[in-house]
Amino acid sequence: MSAALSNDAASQLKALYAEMQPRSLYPLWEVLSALVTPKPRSPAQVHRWSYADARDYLLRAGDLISAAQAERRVLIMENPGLPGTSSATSSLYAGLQLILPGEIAPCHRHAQCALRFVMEGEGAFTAVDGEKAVMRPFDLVLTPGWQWHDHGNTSTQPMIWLDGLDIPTVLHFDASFAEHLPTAAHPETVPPGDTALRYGKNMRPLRGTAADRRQGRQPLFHYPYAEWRESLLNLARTGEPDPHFGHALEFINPADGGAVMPTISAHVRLLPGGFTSRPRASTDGTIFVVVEGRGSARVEGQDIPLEERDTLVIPSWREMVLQADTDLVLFGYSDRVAQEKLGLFRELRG
Ligand code: GTQ
Repeated sequence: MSAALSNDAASQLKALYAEMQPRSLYPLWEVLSALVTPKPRSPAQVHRWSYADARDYLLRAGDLISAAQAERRVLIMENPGLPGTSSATSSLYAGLQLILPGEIAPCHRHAQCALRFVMEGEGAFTAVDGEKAVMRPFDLVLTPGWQWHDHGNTSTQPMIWLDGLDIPTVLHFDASFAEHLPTAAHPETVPPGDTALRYGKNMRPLRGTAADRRQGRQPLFHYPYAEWRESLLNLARTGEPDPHFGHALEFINPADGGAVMPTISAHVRLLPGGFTSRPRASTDGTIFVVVEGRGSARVEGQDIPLEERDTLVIPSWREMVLQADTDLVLFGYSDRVAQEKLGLFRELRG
């Protein structure tokens, strides 16, 4: 509300509000400027989680509760600006999951889309609809919405990965469904590596049913570090880094060339040692994991040091400058693909 009201009108309006309230009616003019803001005003905060600290708490939880008891033994990385929401950004969730040797996280499926980004350990698997992928550090593994998935650790070391899910988005739409399989592990349907053989080289089989080619179906679910790292290094050989991103590659769904899942986009970037990015802000709040190297992120006048395996969240529309002390490799995920579909995505390049 901008123009001033007479005292009389103001007090009569107050009385009117009090009368309307029991009928669930409210005056827009009191709240309009907070609802339709000239630019995003995310309550989420810039925040970094140190891997060493979180790992310690997670291993302590591992002594107290099994993966089977917990269903998923995960520490939620909740944004301090979004208390009580289990959200890292307004639309996305981040957590750190631990599976100890011999454990199985039982098979379930849900409407939520998930990605796993391996932090530590080697040899545990995620099975998606009965196909196992053996996970190594910094592999990206997807469990797209409504696909059965279970995790198991047949190795001799603890295995920890970051879970990235669209939990807040699905809650926002009141569209959550979930089911459990009666058995802990899904029966093996195809040998490990089957979809990589069919889809893993940036091509898609010509043979296939209409269901195989349905828009949005995601057949590939394992993007090994060894492969994406090579692609990133190859890109870096081709020329100068982009001034805002550095050398950056998005993970794609080989069936349609789009983002990996309908609600989550994922990418990796390499900033050469000594590189400082130009400032950039975008509407897709992003969760980053530091894969290799050291550097810092300058946001809102704050310099946030970046070390290997740290997780950093940058909310919507916060201008960020990245600086690489050594070659710095980052993984990031956001809701960019969802915002693009809704016509909401914007960025500002300084
Ligand atoms: O592995 O399915 O961190 O359903 C949160 C919810 C992981 C999972 C999480 C989940 C999962």
